[in-house]
Amino acid sequence: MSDKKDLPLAPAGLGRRSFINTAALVGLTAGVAACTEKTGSAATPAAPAPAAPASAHASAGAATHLKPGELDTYYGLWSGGHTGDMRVLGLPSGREITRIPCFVPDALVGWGITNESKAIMGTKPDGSLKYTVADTHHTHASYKDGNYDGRYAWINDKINSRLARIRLDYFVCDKITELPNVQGFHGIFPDKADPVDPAINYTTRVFCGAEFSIPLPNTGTEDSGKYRSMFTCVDAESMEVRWQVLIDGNCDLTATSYDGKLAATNQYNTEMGAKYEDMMSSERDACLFFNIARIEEAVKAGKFKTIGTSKVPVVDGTLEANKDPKTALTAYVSVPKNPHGVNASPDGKYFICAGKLSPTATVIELSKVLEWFDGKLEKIDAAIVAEVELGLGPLHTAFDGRGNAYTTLFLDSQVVKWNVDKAIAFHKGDKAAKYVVDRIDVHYQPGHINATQSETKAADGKYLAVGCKFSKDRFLPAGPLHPENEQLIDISGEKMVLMADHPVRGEPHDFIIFKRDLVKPKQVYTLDEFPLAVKDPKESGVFRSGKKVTVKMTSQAPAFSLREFKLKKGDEVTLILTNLDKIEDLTHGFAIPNYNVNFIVNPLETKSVTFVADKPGVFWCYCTHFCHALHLEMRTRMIVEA
Ligand code: K7E
Ligand code: CUA
Ligand code: CA
Repeated sequence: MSDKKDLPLAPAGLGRRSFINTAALVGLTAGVAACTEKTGSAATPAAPAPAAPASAHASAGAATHLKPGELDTYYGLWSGGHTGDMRVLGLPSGREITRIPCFVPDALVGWGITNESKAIMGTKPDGSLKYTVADTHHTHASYKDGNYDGRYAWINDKINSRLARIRLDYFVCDKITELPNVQGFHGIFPDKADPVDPAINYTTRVFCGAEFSIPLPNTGTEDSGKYRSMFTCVDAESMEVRWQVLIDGNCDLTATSYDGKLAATNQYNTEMGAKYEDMMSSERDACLFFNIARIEEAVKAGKFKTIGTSKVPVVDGTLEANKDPKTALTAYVSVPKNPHGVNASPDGKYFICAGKLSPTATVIELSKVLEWFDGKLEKIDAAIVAEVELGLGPLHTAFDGRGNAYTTLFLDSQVVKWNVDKAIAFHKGDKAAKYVVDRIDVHYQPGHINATQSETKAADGKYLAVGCKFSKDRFLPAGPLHPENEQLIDISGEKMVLMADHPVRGEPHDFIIFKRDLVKPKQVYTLDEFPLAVKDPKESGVFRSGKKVTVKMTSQAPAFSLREFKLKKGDEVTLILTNLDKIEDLTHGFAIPNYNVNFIVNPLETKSVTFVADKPGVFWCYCTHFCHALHLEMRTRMIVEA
């Protein structure tokens, strides 16, 4: 404990740690790849926390282990990274329960194979998928009264600027929207209330930040001085793009206030540079605030333009156009060098920007930002109530609902627990305020972090999950690709206790963890959900209209309603399959050899596929999902006559 007595060091005393220049960053990156050695030497403001007693580890570790048949107490919704899906975990066990395909085809459920999923994913005129790659980063769920309401979750695709919505009744993706006029769509956050109507205390919008600047319209000009970035609002129900804000600099992560009045994005490229040296040439960048009510008024009043072929209203949020606080739509709060995450504290008072290339976190008081918009605060930067040292490479912050924040230190491979009120007191001049409460080593180079219920008013400070980007020596080696390491930490006490390591396939970024009773998942569909449902086996058959053929079929273990069905070579076939089994967990599959068809139908679910019967022959269509003692016998013949 005594090694923490001198904490925190004044910024001036930090030497190399207070400022990361290009050379130092390149050196540190090489260090990440080359060795497993962690920082925490004499140069570190606080040495790593002494190891917790072995007994504490043992008991905490035991708490993650559920006995056979026991259920987890929390759900985790994890972004899947390159796999383009959302992963559902149970916590504290860390067991992966399912993956919800969104942006990328999935061979288990037939995502990207069935007509219904293709309609959601988007197709080219020839009917093939518009995109088959994605890069998901951020996942958040809809709110009511400051807590998750179990309606929806959203996830972004950074590569193709898409936002997907997941219905949390069936845990399926039901809509995908491609944002116009942007590239590098990164941060998302749903709003938590309406800025003008107090009766609307739930999510109606999703805010999306675009990280890369592009020419608008995108003419392909090389002159990066003309590139601009956008902040986008998507309607939570219709999933249509409501409006966009043209900004200076760029967007990165996104946060929203509990009163619905403000949204914000951290900006690391206020320089609007096209090369990384240029992007880190200024000592300070910004946290950019959006006045939601004013933006919506401006859109209503027609004070917008449109860009290129997009019809989305674009309002002007640039610095030059927003100097007068009384009319400003945006406010640029200065924060140190290339900040990363911005996170909203569960008491609703603060947004916290992590420094990334600065070893600091910046605490911004929201009531002061609102005062500035009212013309009552002279300088917007006066909304900063703390800017305190945490360690090297601060990225993301979580909360325990007891006034503490937990920030990942990417370069230090640590999580630092710090007290927000004490940080504010320290910043005000009380140099005796010991705001750093604890530090713990994580393995290794952590990115996102989240605590149970963290970004809700019901933050309960039980567990903390940390997404470590490198796992190095933590798992059995299995070829050159290492998994990421999701670590679970017990934060119920004063000191953090490491509970478990979990390998995850590359690579999740953000995730949320919430109490299991906040969602009410359904396990059996109703036939009425599906316009094409074949409600009775008697409706089965082959229905021909020239070359267009519809095959209607049902499944009931262990048989499909048609024993065989005949087609002619060249037929354009739409096959509709309804699973009439209504018992929970009774899922069937349907595969057609050599036709690239496989999908599943859950209880009372209907799916369809369309293909050209271009190969004559007999094809045994069989059930691919184990359903019955006669599962292997569950087949039907597709006979394509030459
Ligand atoms: Cu920090 Cu894309 Cu949220 Cu990754 S971003 S870690
Ligand atoms: Cu039906 Cu296996
Ligand atoms: Ca910068």
